[in-house]
Amino acid sequence: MELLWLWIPVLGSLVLAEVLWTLPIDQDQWPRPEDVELAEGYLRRFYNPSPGGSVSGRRVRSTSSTMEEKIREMQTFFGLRETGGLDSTTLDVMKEPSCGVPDVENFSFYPGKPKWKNNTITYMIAKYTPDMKREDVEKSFRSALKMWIDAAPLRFIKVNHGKADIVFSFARRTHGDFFPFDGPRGVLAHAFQPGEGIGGDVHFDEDETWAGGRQGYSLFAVAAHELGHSLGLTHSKDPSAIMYPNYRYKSSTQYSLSNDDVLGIQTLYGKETRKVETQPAPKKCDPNLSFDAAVMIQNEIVFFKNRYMWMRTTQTTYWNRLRESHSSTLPGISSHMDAAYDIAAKGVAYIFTGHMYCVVRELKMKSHAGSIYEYGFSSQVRQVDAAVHISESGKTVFFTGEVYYRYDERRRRMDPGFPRLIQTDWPGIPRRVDAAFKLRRCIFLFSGTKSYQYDFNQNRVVNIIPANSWLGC
Ligand code: 2NI
Ligand code: ZN
Ligand code: CA
Ligand code: ZN
Repeated sequence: MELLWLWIPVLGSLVLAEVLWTLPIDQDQWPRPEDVELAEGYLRRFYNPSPGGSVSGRRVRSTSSTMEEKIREMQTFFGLRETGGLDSTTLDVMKEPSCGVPDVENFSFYPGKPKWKNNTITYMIAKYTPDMKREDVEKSFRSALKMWIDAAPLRFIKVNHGKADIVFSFARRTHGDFFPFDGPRGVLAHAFQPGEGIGGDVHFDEDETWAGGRQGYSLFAVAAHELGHSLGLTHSKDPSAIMYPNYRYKSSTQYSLSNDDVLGIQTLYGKETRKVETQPAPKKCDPNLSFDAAVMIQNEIVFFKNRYMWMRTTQTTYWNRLRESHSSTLPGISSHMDAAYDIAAKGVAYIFTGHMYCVVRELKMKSHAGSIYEYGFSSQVRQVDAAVHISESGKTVFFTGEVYYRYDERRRRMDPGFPRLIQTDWPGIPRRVDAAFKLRRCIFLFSGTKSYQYDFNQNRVVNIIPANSWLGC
């Protein structure tokens, strides 16, 4: 049995050697058996049809493509003379990353340059590997994601439902796509270009030994490489790039994106811009004033604009008493608010900024924070514009862009049939809403500089006033 196993690779190289000897080869560069073996491994690894393995940015069309075609493809990719044979320059490239590669664009994209439309990308881990602790798998993926986050304005959100953009899983051999894995070594993983369904998904070969450290393949490094594919990059010619097609062992702190990887990802998604908010304090009686969000907290209506807020009591005796404050008095909130709603019966308010929300009690305590996707928003939704809770029905209405969603607080899920167009169901209200709150039997909706009093029993607007008349202007 053991002897037989020893013979298989030898037989394999003999067969391959025969194929190669029939190819046009420089007379003085007769390949040595060890070179043939190297070429065999190299071509099998990088020029077999696989989702992430299209070195030239084109898919290899069929398994029957000959060795010569594979060598030609490899030569085209590396800008070598296209001989289809194993000449010494070709062999040099197949050996280790050679130096002296000029600092030019070496990255490449898939045909048609597919990319994610939204810079907030969701991911989930559908299947773990038994090789590592779950938390170490998660840590490896987080570190791999961070490399790309640091280079371009991308955000990743981990979700636990099946609608994630990028689904990570481990599988062996045939696993439901047209690219079965090949057992230990060779293909370590593959990933699909950005797109619907399987697009963006990353599969790791469970027949490899995965590791956080030295013993096996570094899950972090392979995930970083595969994520490059998931984001729209194909292989790079730059040997220092994460997107170079060869795996090299390094300690995890030594892996980093090369300039080439950074240039590639920024060509797709733009440069990282960490903007510092330096907006001046808004003037409450400015006729152009609009609000970002509005909410009732206990007996006060709170209006948010940039990083500021005004609080107005609903008790008629103190109606004209207006408090002005910096919203950073709310713990954990350092930017502007997009939306907010309160559930008076629970004594809590929910405040939304970007894809995050947090729970506030009595304008003080932040008890919980989470992602808006927990509510069941489509991953296309980047932020919520306005939110209002209707205590009579136990539903919360979220406005985002030109649509609205209705959330059932008791069942903790979005009502079916949503999102729907604001224009269809809210007669008299502009296409977009900035802020909303409910006072007694009316909903006040803000759009631009106007405040619309909407009677939800009659389903109509009953009054329109300037937004800042709420601030006594
Ligand atoms: C190599 C081979 C592989 C998957 C990933 C790598 C790789 C390359 C460079 C680094 C880390 C991992 C770094 N730094 O699988 C075989 C070839 N295929 C199918 C792919 O290219 N998949 O992405
Ligand atoms: Zn790859
Ligand atoms: Ca493998
Ligand atoms: Zn697969």
